[in-house]
Amino acid sequence: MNILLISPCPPDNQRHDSMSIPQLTLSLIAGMTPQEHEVKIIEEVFNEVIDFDQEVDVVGISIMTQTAIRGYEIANEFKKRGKTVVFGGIHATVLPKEAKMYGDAVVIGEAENGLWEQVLTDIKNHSLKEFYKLDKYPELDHYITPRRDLVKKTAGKFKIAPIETGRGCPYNCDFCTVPKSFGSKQRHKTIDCIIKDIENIEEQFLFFLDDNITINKKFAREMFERMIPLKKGWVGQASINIVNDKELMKLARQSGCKGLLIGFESMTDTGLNKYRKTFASFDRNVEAIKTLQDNGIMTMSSLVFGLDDDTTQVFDTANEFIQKSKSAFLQACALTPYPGTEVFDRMKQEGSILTDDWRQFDAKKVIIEPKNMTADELQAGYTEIKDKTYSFGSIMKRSLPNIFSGVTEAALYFSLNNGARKWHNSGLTAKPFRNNPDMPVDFDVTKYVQPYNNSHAK
Ligand code: B12
Repeated sequence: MNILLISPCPPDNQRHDSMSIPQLTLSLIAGMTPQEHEVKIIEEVFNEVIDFDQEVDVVGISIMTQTAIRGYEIANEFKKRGKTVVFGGIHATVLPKEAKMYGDAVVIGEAENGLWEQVLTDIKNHSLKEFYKLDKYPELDHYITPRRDLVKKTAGKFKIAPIETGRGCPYNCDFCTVPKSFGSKQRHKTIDCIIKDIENIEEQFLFFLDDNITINKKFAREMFERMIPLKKGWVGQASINIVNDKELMKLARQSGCKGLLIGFESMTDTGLNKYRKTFASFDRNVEAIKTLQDNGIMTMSSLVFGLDDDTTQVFDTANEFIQKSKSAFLQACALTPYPGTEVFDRMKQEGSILTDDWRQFDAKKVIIEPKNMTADELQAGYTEIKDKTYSFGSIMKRSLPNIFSGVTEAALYFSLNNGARKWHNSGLTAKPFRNNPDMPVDFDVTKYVQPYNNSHAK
């Protein structure tokens, strides 16, 4: 069969700057596909255009919340042409019945352990079921080599290859979908296979997709040691307590670590107490970022704004944190209630979610009425913290401790900061997004895009 795998992207989010990284998801699904089938991959984020009239038997669409409506539009086009459409991905996993309205089948959760192959066999035998789900989280020791040959490498300067070593996260942040969809126990791929995969990757840089690459310290230590001779550069996500393990931090650096995204989530006293992922005090976290800098590792601090206890004071606290620590980058997220999370269930019940238009769930736009400030105040404060972080002066001031570790690091620092500045400035008009008064927030997605079957039947 001819199989087309698509990662949709709303048109206004398509980009071609140096920050785009190909996804692993589709190349992994392609890697699981038996060789008798022909596979093609399209990632719309790279402005790749879909030819709806191409020869294809099966269309697999991977959706996250923000891209779901675009995914449904694409599905409609293929359904009109009589093609079989299968959905997967985090949004389809948490709202499978919604995705099913637009497709023939939905894969809930992970596709390993033969689940995707089963879908294809059932399609061939005309016995496709509506939903597919494994009984338990798959062990990942059977390594699937991604079909990296099928993906566009990058649209920008840095060529970065995505790779993952495991899944699952033991933290239970109430705004995050990961513990519920991938479980709270970490499952690992085998180091031998990861290393073999890396040896065959032509890109000089790797992006580890793991939610936390250092949770299992023994595993991380061995993997970093074995990566040293491969001489790749890499970035990934970790928790800040890596600084407590000097040996691990050094090994990370020797193995090519240039930067870590660290989920600090909140730097207010209540926030620090709630998530318990970081050190308990503001100052200790600032110190920790400096320790990473001293060891040649840059930090992307990830902060969430609009949590229940946040007042407008949160923006000053965050700004002080970024400036004092000279954090290399900031990932600022406006609290977004993603379906499948505790925050979603609670806010839905309280009626404090302002829209059910999934396209707006990008964590940059305010789509909630927070508890201790107004939606406008949240949006204004969010815009201001990014203005401040990515002002020319701030980029220069924060640069010094970050760029001394090498030319590559300096290039990465300026390229990402300038990219973030440009990207931010282009979205400066963002206002809180709320449905028009005549549009109920009832989480019925069909008012944005009619499923093909229904509209056809009418
Ligand atoms: C890496 C990552 C990123 C990277 C992506 C880089 C890249 N090009 O890959 C970056 C940093 C850019 C990023 C950005 C964002 N991210 Co992100 N990200 C992740 C992360 C950590 C890993 C994703 C991943 O690749 N996993 C590995 C792959 C193999 O897993 P997978 O995609 O789930 O695929 C498996 C199954 O789902 C299934 N499957 C998936 N698709 C399909 C399709 C078919 C047909 C089939 C059969 C099966 C199938 O099979 C696969 C194998 O089992 C996840 C958290 C997580 N652990 O999943 C968050 C996550 C996906 N991100 C999230 C969010 C919110 C964002 C942002 C909005 C955040 C922000 N403030 O900027 C942006 C949006 C970007 C965008 N519009 O695309 C949320 C999504 C929630 C939701 N409901 O949509 C997640 C789940 C994290 C969370 N805290 O909840 N992210």
